[in-house]
Amino acid sequence: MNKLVCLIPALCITACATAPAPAGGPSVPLINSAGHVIGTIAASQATDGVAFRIHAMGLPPGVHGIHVHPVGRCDPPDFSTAGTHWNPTNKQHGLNNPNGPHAGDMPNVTVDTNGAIDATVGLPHANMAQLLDADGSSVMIHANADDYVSQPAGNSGAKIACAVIGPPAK
Ligand SMILES: [Cu+2]
Repeated sequence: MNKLVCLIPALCITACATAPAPAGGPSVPLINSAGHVIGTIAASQATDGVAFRIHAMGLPPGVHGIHVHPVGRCDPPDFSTAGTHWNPTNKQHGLNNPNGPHAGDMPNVTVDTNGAIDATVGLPHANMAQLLDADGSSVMIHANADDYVSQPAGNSGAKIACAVIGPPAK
């Protein structure tokens, strides 16, 4: 997507929604705490894990934690029904934690000064089949940066945007 298009939010949402999905994964909506669609996330299988391609507008500028949560539900405003971090190996939180990380921990993403993000983040050692289990999973963007060590979620604050990966929970 052309970055200039993103200066006009309405056009960007349209462009995001109609952009072809990257190989291997359909685009699913990313919604904010007001329940509005602000962009898309497309998950695809890569050789060393799962890649999430993110296009969105209307987020607070700055650095934000982003994780996979274990339930495929995005119920605003607090998205609590998505559960805590995806953690099938029962580790502690944090990419820099010697007793971590959660399998769902990912590197922080940066939203630009216009509130836009166009980024790909990776989830190493995971595969789509794990994410597409019976209750699905979700990708969550948090209000603050993940410090990669604090429990239980790296001091990343509120959940501010969510996308369902896989079938929604029944
Ligand atoms: Cu999270």
